[in-house]
Amino acid sequence: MKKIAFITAATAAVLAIGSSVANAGTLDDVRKRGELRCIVSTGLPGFAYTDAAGVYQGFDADFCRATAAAVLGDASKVKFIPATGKTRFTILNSGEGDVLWRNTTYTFVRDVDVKTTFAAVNYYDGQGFMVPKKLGVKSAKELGGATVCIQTGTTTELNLADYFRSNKLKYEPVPIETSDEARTNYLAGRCDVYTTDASGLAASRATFPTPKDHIILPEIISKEPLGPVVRHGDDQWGDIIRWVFNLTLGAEELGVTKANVAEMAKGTNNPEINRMLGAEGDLGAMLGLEKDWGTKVIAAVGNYGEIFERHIGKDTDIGLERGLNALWTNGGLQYSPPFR
Ligand SMILES: N[C@@H](CCC(=O)N[C@@H](CS)C(=O)NCC(=O)O)C(=O)O
Repeated sequence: MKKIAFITAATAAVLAIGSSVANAGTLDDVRKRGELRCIVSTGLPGFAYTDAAGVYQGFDADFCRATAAAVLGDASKVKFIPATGKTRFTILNSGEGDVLWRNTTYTFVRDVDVKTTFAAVNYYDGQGFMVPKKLGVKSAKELGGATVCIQTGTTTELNLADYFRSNKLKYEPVPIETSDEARTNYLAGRCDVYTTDASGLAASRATFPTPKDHIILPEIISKEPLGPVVRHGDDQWGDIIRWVFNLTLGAEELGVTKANVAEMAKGTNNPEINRMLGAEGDLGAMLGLEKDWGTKVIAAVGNYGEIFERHIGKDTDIGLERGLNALWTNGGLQYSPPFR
């Protein structure tokens, strides 16, 4: 009996050591491998989807490239690992991916119980509903009895249940795994309603044969702060992800762009820009990165505003306004702490 207890304790100790090793040193692992592994969507236009050549593109895909530029000095050294709503945290926590950049909502349970760290919020969103115009529905309150396409393993699923229960409405869920499946089912009329993050609705609608035949209802029923996620237990890695993101915000605020970063990196009369781009101080070394990590990030993908406008902004098919994602200086929530 004693022996069994001893073996169990020893095994637990080995497992504990094993898991702390697996959780620490992500930066070294990525460097040794020469490749950053980003967990992304299976396919969401504008955010992370494969183009005609099979290459991942989009807002989240570019934040992954920005991270590779900072860490490896080369934005192309990335491997994209597609994940559904259900599989993403297992892939992250098992160590198959280094960071999750995938329309993932920061919640209490995911932070505390799933044991992950949300390093930033790269898109402030909320859940909405889309219906075919021909149904004549004007408000979510009229959706009693509807069939609803819903992605499993998401906050969407939980919010939907809460919303219908509080409004004393019944619905029939049509559970699905991927956005692609959701679009197919919704367009085939197998559900009356598609509900997900409002950005995801806009992205999906842009791919429809006739987008104007579908309307997004006025109700936004939740807060969906979406952002990059890392495993618990590796603060250095969490810091890198957080400050790569902050750098894209700081660059936008201070007017550093893809086009002018090489010039600005030589030195400017703004000390904060100089610290961000490595012309002054040693912020890079504090993160375990090269001096010019910030220059590499902006040279590869541009600042936050440039990334936003290129993939999902008002001049794209997806056509999202900055809204809550405007910089704080323009009335939005995007705000980087100081680079000092
Ligand atoms: N933000 C929600 C929903 C995330 C989600 O899975 N959204 C869908 C629709 S916007 C998506 O990203 N799908 C991509 C895919 O299926 O791979 C969450 O974190 O649970």
